[in-house]
Amino acid sequence: MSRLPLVGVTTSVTVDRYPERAYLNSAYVRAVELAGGAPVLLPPPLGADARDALWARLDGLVLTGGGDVDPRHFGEPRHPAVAEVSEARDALELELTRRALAQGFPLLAICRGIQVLNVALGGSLHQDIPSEPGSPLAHSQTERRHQPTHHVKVREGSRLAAILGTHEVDVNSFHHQALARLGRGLAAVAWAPDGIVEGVEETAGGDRFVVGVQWHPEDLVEHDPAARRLFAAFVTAAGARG
Ligand SMILES: [Mn+2]
Repeated sequence: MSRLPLVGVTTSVTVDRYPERAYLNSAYVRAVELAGGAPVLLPPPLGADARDALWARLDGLVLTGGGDVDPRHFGEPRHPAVAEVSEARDALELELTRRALAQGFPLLAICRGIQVLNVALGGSLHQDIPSEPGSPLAHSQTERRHQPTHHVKVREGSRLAAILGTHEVDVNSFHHQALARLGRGLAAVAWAPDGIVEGVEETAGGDRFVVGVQWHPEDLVEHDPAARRLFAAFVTAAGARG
């Protein structure tokens, strides 16, 4: 290819703090570059004209981790444990997700991202895993970010298993929410030992790259070939849009 694929990477934004700041864990930038892409940060304050101008040039979209999605987007009252809700971020990411899906745009949805993807397709979330009965597994690890802390089984024959090159992965985990009702056209294809959904893909995706994972592969790429393969497959799909 004559140029690096341009990969839009959404960012976090501070909520109720002055001055407002948009920010991103650097690991996303490194993981996209390592896979051969050029990251383009998409902060929530971005206006509609700038957003559209960037979108016209992008080849793929990474939805990143961060605060909680406002439960009003799936029609539920807010649980007291819901935190760091940004109206601007929800609006930008839901809009870009719908565009990506409508246009067959390569989409890699990570942590909060898999939740945004699910909600954009009409799905819902468990708003606070520790408040749900019968969930003994810790999904909000205190270990360092590159340290895997729980196991994930990936459905054999799934697109995600083919991309990862395995159907058993050990992952890091930094989420207190999880997918509940699945969005239209999404299939759960990976699960933690407690049944929490850890991966999704499109039920009838064809050649489209639409993959969501609840863990943080961007923090694992140095040590985990499966995490590297996930970013590589995504950036290759972005590059193939040409
Ligand atoms: Mn987890």
